[in-house]
Formats: sequence, structure tokens, C-alpha cells
Amino acid sequence: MEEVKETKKRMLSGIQPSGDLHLGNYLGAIKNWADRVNDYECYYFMADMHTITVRQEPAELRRRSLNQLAQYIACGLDPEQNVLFLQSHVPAHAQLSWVLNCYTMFGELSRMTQFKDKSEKHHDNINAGLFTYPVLMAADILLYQPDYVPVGEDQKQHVELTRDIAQRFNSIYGDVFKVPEPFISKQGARIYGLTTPGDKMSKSIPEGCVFIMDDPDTIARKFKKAVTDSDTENCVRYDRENKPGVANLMNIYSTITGKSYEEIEAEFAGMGYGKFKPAVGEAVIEQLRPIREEAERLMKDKAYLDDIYKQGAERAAYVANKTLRKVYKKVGFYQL
Ligand code: ATP
Ligand code: LTN
Repeated sequence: MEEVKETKKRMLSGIQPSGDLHLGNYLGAIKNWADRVNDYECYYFMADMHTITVRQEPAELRRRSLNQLAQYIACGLDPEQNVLFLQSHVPAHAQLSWVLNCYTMFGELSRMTQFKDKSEKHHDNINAGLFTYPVLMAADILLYQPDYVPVGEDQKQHVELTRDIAQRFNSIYGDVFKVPEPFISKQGARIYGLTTPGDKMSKSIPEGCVFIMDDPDTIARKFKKAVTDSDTENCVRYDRENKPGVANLMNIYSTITGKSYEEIEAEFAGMGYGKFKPAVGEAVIEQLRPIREEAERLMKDKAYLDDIYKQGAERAAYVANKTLRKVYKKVGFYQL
């Protein structure tokens, strides 16, 4: 099995354990990741070190770091086939980050739009970590020599900076790092808020956000309250421009059932939104039910989750330390 893996391209991505997972995260990201496992060697980690650039409640961070692992596994990320680990369990991330700090320019970091956004949002805590965050992210990536880094559009600038840092380092010391490509999935469903179909589904608008741990009644209620459209047509028809709420519900329904928009229109012809909204809710409830139940079961099994994190950290550290040793040697750190 290991031999087959060697020939696969490698993928790596980080996820901040900063909130509960929702339907947007699931349909837009995790479900696709789970489907990729046969084609790539995949590394996914919880970026807990990144979350403290913004103040966190320590007990909450600890809880989410474990619960999110349970939720990712329940969503289909098999811990045997994917390397799943917690960033702070692999010290090489912090170690390489320091070295890369010395190969990253102040001007480059000043241009990062996320830094500008976050320092506006958290103007009372513009700490140095917020500024050097992209360097830690570059270290996260380069340690594993991945071919691709699947990220959302908002992280593309950070992956491009990572490429620049890798190329700069390589031009001085030879081929130390693989220069990775960002992997921005085009067909990745973009799910919008149920109450705000103009904005992406987000935990910051909880009324319109379906969390994967929501119970069936809560999900049904959220779908009942979903915004459809302000015309009087009351007809299930795909029109993203004029009927964004209906289009969003159709997209959710289509992604879950595999039905095309035409099939959905035919299925609900003459029925109106009163029937359509609960039907989408029902499909989501049934899709999430086994995930929630499995996550609940795993969340109670701390020993199992600890073991996954332990194994993940070992597998990750093996690869990461290899790169780190090479870097330390190249920059001239005296080796024992
Ligand atoms: P938010 O904070 O707005 O609730 P998020 O920040 O939790 O969303 P991220 O942590 O940025 O989400 O992203 C995790 C993954 O989920 C990313 O790959 C992102 O593209 C994806 N994602 C997040 N929200 C959506 C959505 N509404 N539709 C599709 N994909 C999404
Ligand atoms: N910055 C990313 C999370 C992240 C990441 C990474 C993604 C941290 N390190 C390495 C890909 C590769 C975010 O906020 N979504």
C-alpha cells in the first residue's frame, strides 16, 4: 500500500478549529476532500497555532480541536487513508516558521489583504503573530513538499507568498522545497445563507447557517424560514440572478441528491415553495443524520481521537522533520 502511495501527488491543507462546522464547509470542502483520497496522498491538519492570532477561550479551543477531528472523520475523512493531525503537535511548524521569517520581507507581509482585514476587525490586538501568520502558513505547507494546496479563494495570496518564499530559498540553497500550486476547486459548491442568499453560509449568521451537529428539528425549522424570493411566482425554477434563495436551495438539493436542476424543477412542478423548502430540509437532515450520529459517538471516545492525533502527529513529523533537517543544514546550523 505504501508503494502505491509513493506515486501519488501530495495534497495538504489546514483548517482553523475556530468554529463549528456547517453545511457550507461540508458541501463546499470536506465532502470533496473525502472523495479525493484515492487520487492523492492527503494531509489535513487543524491549524490551532493560527487561531491564537485572535484571542481564543482556551477551554473552547481545546474542545473544538478534538470535536472537529471527530466531525471531520464522521464526514468521511478516513484517518487511515488521510494523515490527520493537530498543528501544535508537530514542533517543526514553529521551527521552520522562524527560519522562513528571515527569508520573508516586511513589505511582502504588509501587502497581505487578510492582515489588513483582520487588523481592522481586531484593532485592539494587532499582534506580531497576525502579521507573520502567512510565514507560519508557508512553513505548514513547505514542510510536507506537497504538489497542491486546496484552499478557498481568500487564501490564494498566502499560497502565492509561499511559492515566492520557496523560490527565494531554493535560489540561494538549491532545490530544498517543492514549489506548490494552489488548488481552487471550481465546482466546489458555494452555499449561501438560508436567510441571506446574497452572502455565503457562515457561522457568523447562525439563523441561516445549518451546523452539521444541528438536530433534525432545528434543521427543519431553519429550512422553513429560508428566504425564497420576493416575486409572487411561487415556482421552483433555477434563476440565480432573480431568485437567489430558490437557486441556493436547488443547489443544496442537487448537491445532495445528484439530481439536475431540470429534474428538480420537474419534481416540484406546481407544488410551490411550501412543499419544496421542507423537502430540501428533509434531504439535508437525512444526509447529516449519520454524520451527526457518528460524530457524537466519536466525540465520546476521547481515547480513540487522542490515538488518531498521536498517529497523525507521528506520520506528519516523519515527513516534516526530514525537510526541517535539510533546511537547518543548508542555512548553516551546526549539527550534532
Ligand atoms: P465562516 O467563518 O464564514 O463561517 P469558515 O471561515 O468557517 O466560514 P473557512 O474556515 O474559511 O470557513 O473554510 C473552511 C472551508 O470551507 C474552506 O475550504 C471554505 O472554502 C469552505 N467554505 C466555507 N464556507 C463555505 C460556503 N458557504 N460554501 C462553500 N464552501 C464554504
Ligand atoms: N490560513 C488558512 C488555514 C491554514 C492553511 C495552512 C491552509 C493554515 N495553514 C496551510 C492551507 C495550508 C485559513 O484561514 N483557512
